[in-house]
Amino acid sequence: MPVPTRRNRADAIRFLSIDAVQKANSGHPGMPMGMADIAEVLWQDFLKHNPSNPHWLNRDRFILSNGHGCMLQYALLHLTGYALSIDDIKQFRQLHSKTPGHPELGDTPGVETTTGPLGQGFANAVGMAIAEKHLAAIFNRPHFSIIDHFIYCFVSDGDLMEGISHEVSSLAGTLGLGKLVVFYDDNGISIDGKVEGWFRDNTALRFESYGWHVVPSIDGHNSEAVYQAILAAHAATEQPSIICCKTTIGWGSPHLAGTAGTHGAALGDTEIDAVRAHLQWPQAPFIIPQEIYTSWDARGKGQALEKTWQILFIRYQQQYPDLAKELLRRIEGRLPNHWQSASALLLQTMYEKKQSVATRKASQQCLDVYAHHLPEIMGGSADLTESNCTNWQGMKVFSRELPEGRYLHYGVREFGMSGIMNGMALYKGIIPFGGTFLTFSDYARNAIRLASIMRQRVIFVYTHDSIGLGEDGPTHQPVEQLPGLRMMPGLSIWRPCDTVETAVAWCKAIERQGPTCLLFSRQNLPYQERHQQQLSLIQRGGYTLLDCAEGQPDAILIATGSEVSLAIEAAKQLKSLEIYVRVVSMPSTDVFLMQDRDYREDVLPDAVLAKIAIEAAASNYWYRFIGSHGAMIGLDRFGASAPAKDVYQDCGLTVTRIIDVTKETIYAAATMKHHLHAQCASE
Ligand SMILES: Cc1ncc(C[n+]2csc(CCOP(=O)(O)OP(=O)(O)O)c2C)c(N)n1
Repeated sequence: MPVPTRRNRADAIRFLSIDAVQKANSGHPGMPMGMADIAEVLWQDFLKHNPSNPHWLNRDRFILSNGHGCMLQYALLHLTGYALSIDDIKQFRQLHSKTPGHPELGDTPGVETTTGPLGQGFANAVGMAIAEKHLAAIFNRPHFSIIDHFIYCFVSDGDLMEGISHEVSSLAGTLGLGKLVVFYDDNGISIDGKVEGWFRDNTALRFESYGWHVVPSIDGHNSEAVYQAILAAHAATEQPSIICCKTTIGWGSPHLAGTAGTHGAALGDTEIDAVRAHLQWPQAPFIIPQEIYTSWDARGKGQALEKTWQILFIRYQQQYPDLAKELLRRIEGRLPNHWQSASALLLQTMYEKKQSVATRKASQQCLDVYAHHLPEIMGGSADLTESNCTNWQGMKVFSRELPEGRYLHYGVREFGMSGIMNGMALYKGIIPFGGTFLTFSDYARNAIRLASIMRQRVIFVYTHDSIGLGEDGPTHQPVEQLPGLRMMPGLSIWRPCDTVETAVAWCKAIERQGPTCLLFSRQNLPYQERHQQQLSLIQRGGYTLLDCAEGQPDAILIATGSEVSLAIEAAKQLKSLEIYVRVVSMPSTDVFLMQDRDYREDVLPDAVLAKIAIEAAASNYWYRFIGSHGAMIGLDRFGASAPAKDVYQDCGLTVTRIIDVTKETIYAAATMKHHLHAQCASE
């Protein structure tokens, strides 16, 4: 074979994709066939990466937001020399393979993020571009551009139809993220057919209005045009770039090219034979000529690129040893040595100050301390800074002029904010957080889900966590959000009852290798008295806060957040009636459930049948804790617009009701026990 051409290399992507999808009888061949020429130019001539070390710090990032076309990425990774063999390609979409149905972080070397839910890869790319700009501003020094690379992102019609693409590109334009280069696969086709029936945006004008550098309407099958467009994108250093590429979905397929038929189904043996003949590709399935492998192989070039960077980094380490150490600490996700003592001191301070403030205020006090000790903390709010209390003393706002700033005004973009946070966390070196009202977590839910799937350290700050927000009314009062979030695997949730529990919640979120939701109240919450020894139990998720009985209690009240103080008051009044109850504060049910059985049994003994859970949220979740003889005081309706105490009254979340329900539950449990004894005696 003569020296392989660009077409040959692109065809290698096409046939690996066609054949893998055919073998699996599942997948999306059309997009890889259509974007192969663009990918060939980018990966062959521009992408700075090292297949032998997918984690090289200064690599360019490549994000496939239209993740359904993942065979494109697997083919590129395989051909350029990542640890992804032809057998791995043959295992496309099979159980535990390295080539799952959509790109999954951790499954495949070289995959930077999990994509598939359209629009979110785009958001991740924006988050990575923010991270690159910020870390470069913090760590680079004259002649030492330690962090200096591009973030390339492929997007499809579907990505651009999704609302999140508007949220993040509007912000990216405002922030002037010049290292972000997006390729739009303008093939005019989505699953339902020709998009002109439902998507006629002028994408070039749209992105121009966001302040992007736009390369409009190039032929995505013309390598020279793609090449020139990338050069132009690189030259636009103050703006993100979008290159709009006209392509043909399923390019090369004589009968199906340009149709939705190639989008998400195997082409079938007959059509694949026709493609082979049409593109003059004589090789059998999964056979790539050695010359093509050789011309694709990026290992030598990649190692050389990394080596040049390593030499620079060694000199940087010599000249700026502290900075270099700090950069590595942050990239490796290690907290600084003084972290333990700083967080312990904050907890003790909260304990001694005994303040009765809203937990959102307590959260802000935590941020004042934690953001001071942890320069990797970077975050903000979706336009609710004063309400979410997400700003901290001395913070500076991140902007195009001040990229070293750590406060992010995400704007009213809850979903975009969350996808961006995922991108920042994936980049590493940053612990991102973002705030909004709990009820609007629904807007962001699928990004929270991806943070959970990818186990990223992302902190979602949700204030106004119940009907306790009062006057704003049912639209703003969350009901089902808290139990809904608890259903998500891998997500940790804290709803603290006072300043001390808030400090622990933040600390656990920062230390966790995974996402956490912190739920804070708008209204003031009374400080809860505790022994010093109880302090260390908070981190177990649930603990006995008040025990009125010497021995076994008559009942146990379990509460979270703002309802803990109601439970405490009820317990005190019940004691005066000689009814002895225990109050368990349960700020994190998921953390409590991870404790050993003995501890859980100690806090919630099986022998006590009368267990009553109290929480201003939909009630379903608690039945596993209270058992079939327990009772639930929850909220299975929407709230109301009124002062908080009136809404609580209206919804039946009152001390009087807790007392009544507790008495009834104790009585019913005792009657039940009595019947059981009588039954046993008669048998
Ligand atoms: C959020 C989300 N909604 C729906 C889908 C299902 N889906 C996968 S691809 C696609 C649209 C395909 O059109 P396009 O994005 O233009 O991709 P192409 O056909 O060019 O490959 C849809 C609706 C998804 N992956 N993510």
